Amino acid sequence: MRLFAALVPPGEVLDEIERAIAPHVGQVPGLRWPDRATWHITLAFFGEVPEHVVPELEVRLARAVRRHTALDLAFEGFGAFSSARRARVFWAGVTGDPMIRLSDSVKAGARRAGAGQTDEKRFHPHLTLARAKTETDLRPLVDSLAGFTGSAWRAGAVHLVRSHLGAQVRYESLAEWDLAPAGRG
Ligand code: 2AM
Repeated sequence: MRLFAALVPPGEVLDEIERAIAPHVGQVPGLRWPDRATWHITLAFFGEVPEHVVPELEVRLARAVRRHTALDLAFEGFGAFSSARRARVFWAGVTGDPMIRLSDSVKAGARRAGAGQTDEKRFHPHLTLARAKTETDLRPLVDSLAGFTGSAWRAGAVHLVRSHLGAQVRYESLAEWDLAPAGRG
């Protein structure tokens, strides 16, 4: 099954993003905007994982997540992969180096479980908001949203998510592990 690990931001900060992009949704030719219910921040993409590997993957991920404290994060800016000029994916950026360490740990745990194919591209924390089938010039969109900073929020848990491909991609949360409590302040 096709699996990935993700953070799910709280509704209030997603409201801020939704308000910021609202004037543009449906207005850019070629861009498809997935339903807000599917929004997430991927920590690690595992690809196809054989069913018999999943229990061990869950044990390793639980262990990796326990070793990290809750993360203080904020959305900041919008951008596109591979670039605003030649975009296939339009996203909101996420601040916070600690997320990179958590992502590395989760990927290492998955490798030990034998969940093989983790994404080796440099990790760039983001929340995908829209996709294009062909490279699209999104510079006007990205420029018009420049300067956006969302409220600070705390990510307290990591989800293991199954992706059901189809006409409409559907995500199913299979497990959720709490990060260790963060210190006060
Ligand atoms: P994206 O948001 O940039 O599209 C489920 O597909 C999640 O895993 C998405 O958030 C997707 O990132 C992420 N992902 C990372 N690498 C992927 C890959 N090689 N193929 C599909 N999804 C990938």
